[in-house]
Amino acid sequence: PVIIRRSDYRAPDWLVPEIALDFTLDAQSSRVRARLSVTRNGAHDRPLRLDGDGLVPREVLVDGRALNAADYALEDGALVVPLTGEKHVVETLVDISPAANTQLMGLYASGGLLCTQCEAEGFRRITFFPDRPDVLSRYHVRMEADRKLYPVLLANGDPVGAGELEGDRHWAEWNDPFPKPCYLFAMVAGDLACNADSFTTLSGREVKLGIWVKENDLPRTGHAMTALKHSMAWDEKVYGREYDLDVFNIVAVADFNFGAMENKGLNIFNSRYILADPDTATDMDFDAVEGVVAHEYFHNWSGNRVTCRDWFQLSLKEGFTVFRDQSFSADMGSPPVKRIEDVRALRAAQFQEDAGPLAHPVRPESYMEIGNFYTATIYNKGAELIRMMALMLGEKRFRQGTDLYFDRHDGQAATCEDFVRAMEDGGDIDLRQFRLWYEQAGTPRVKALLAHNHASGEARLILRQTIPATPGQPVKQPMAIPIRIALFDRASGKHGGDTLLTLTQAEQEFAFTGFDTPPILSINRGFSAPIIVETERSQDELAFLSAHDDDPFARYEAMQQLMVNTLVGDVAGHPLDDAPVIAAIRDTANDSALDAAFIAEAIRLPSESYLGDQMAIVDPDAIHAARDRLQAKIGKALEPLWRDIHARTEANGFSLSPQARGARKLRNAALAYLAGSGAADADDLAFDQFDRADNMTERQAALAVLSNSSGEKREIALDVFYNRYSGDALVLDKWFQTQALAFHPDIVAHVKELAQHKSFTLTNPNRVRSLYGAFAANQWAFNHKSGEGYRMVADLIIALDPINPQTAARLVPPLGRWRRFDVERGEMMQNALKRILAQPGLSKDVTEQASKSLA
Ligand code: BAL
Ligand code: ZN
Repeated sequence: PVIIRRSDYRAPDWLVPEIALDFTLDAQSSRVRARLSVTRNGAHDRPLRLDGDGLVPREVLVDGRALNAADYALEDGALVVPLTGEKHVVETLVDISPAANTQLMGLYASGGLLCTQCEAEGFRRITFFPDRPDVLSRYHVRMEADRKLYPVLLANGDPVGAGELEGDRHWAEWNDPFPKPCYLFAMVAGDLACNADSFTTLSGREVKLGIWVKENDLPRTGHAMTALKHSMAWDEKVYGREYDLDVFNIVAVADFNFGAMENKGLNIFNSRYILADPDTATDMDFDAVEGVVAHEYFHNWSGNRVTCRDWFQLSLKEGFTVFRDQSFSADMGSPPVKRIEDVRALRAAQFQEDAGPLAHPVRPESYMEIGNFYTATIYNKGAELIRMMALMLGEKRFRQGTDLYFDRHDGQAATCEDFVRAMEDGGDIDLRQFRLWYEQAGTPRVKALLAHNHASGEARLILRQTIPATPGQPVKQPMAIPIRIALFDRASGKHGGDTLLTLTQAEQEFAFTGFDTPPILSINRGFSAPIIVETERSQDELAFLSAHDDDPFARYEAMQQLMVNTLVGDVAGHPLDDAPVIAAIRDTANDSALDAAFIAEAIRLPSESYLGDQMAIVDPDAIHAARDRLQAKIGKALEPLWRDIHARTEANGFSLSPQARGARKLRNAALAYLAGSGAADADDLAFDQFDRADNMTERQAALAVLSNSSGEKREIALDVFYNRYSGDALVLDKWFQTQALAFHPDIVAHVKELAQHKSFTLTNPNRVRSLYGAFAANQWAFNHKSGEGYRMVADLIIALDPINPQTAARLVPPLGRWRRFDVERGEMMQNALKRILAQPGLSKDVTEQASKSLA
């Protein structure tokens, strides 16, 4: 496959200021007529090249004159038309089949709907067009379809006309006044019901809001609508950004590769990020709906009004928009808990990516298939880069920077460099060294050593940074790393102030005075930089911070580090005393000044995969056993506390208030410790919670506990759950996912059986992810020493690739972690990758991921 390089960027040869699209829609065969006004960009004699993927031109016209096949060429699917003048009108006609489109890119059929997904390169599967984000056009769209099958016809922008036609057909026209790249094009036709509402913008304009779903799903759209209105108000208040069209529509579809898509004025969502009610969605699902609705809405400015020049700049819109949605969700709920959740997700996905063969910079240098670059690095590490700039600038200057960015680049296709320059110019800061964060892959490690001089009362903090080698980047330069610290006095439990240090050199020393006794270091408070910090803090010092740190993230982190040290010690065969961990958990759980959601986070054991990340070679069985042992000890030692928490957090009626949600989170944590303790009645308690719960948060957590059990209640609960929700795809996903994430001795056999289950299908990405994505994330199960886990995932990738290569490619990275495991496992993983690569006709998506994973 061809490698695309950032350094090869060249401005487009031809621009397309206007496009008129005319669709005659039908699931089996839809006709697409496109009329492009094209203008030559600069002095050159190159032909017009319109990208196409799987398209056959039925007609090609230039300025109204039909061309013969000899007058144009087809090269790699693209239509190449020689043109003589500076401006022309080029028309093409193609037929495409939405029903046959299992890739879910372009125009496809999903559950009776016809819908589109164009980012990154799906538009070329609909019509011939320069499919690159720096070609911005005004779109006029006409749709014609059967009135009964497709009574609702939606596209970007504002509706400008509709009418009836003979033969029970109808039409609608939409016009989008804002020039946009074709990846933001969208169109939906179907039998949909609407949750209609409105929002009045800051300047007093009324915007009609619509969330379109299948009629039955309408009662589950309220939370998404509330989230949308909150997002619109928040973006006005925090960033001064107002919505710009008269309508804003969202459509939920069941089959979707992404979580959602920010098409201008017509967001299309994976239904899992729209539909929520207490019976079918967990509190985490409610949060995810709120966060994704906000994310897609915020793209209207960070992505649509200012878009990307090329796909190497993807983080320009994604990193910034993730930062914006994270900040919004923090403001809507608990900032500390949100930060803990975001960091946990970053470490689980991005740190692993950064440490493996698929590591790439936030602004990559090359790719084969851009679909493989919608990664945790582009999104989550990208968001951390924006967060660091916001921290260094402070609220006011950061806002000056973003104001300048939006003003300067409105209507343009911009670069990451443009964003950084706007921060410098608007916020008055020098970010020359900071730019390395965009260029260098790999998670920086910072070693912190604190020395104290009794005589002078001076504390000296020595920070040393190293950035590991990553593919194509053997040597790194020191970065500018903003690190928030505080030095605690042991006697008073207080510190003299939070300090922001900026580490700019490989090694740097910072001096602090006024300490009669050695202070205790609280570092990377709030997770101020996306780095791995290595300290030499004792278990006693970590226990002190677990009790006293006033930065909630640092307090959580101290608890986690206490547990990590204990667990890693156990795996390595030199166990530490468990007592400090048990005491810290007890004291935290009993601390009435803390809210329940924070307690639930703080007392949670680190995941097996996070523990694996702390080791040179991952031993999944030893990690699993050590974690089980510690969970059992904590469970037993504090059994009365868990029983008490579990009993007192039972709610009298459902509420989505922060208190009620916190109580559910803590209740589920208590149940998990009780189950871990081996208490004789643990399964009964779990089954009782499962049976009586009036919400999915408690029901699914109880099902998860029972899924780990070998008792008779396991099968009963799984059957009850399946039968109750067999008609609800999103809840059935949970049924598959819960079993795939379980810690059951027969887990591998269970997953194998589930793959043959009548409700399992390869054509729905959510279902594939719920079984195989979850299984591959279950470190202990996936890395079973038989190699069965690797074989199963490789078989799945091979079977899925011809159907949906994008979703198949997303399952490759777990196999690429072979260097992190013992030789036997490593060989089996490499063999699985080689077997995938040996498949004839393998997609570019999977080829790129598998070949890079083996390198
Ligand atoms: N742009 C693809 C989906 C999202 O990040 O919003
Ligand atoms: Zn996004």
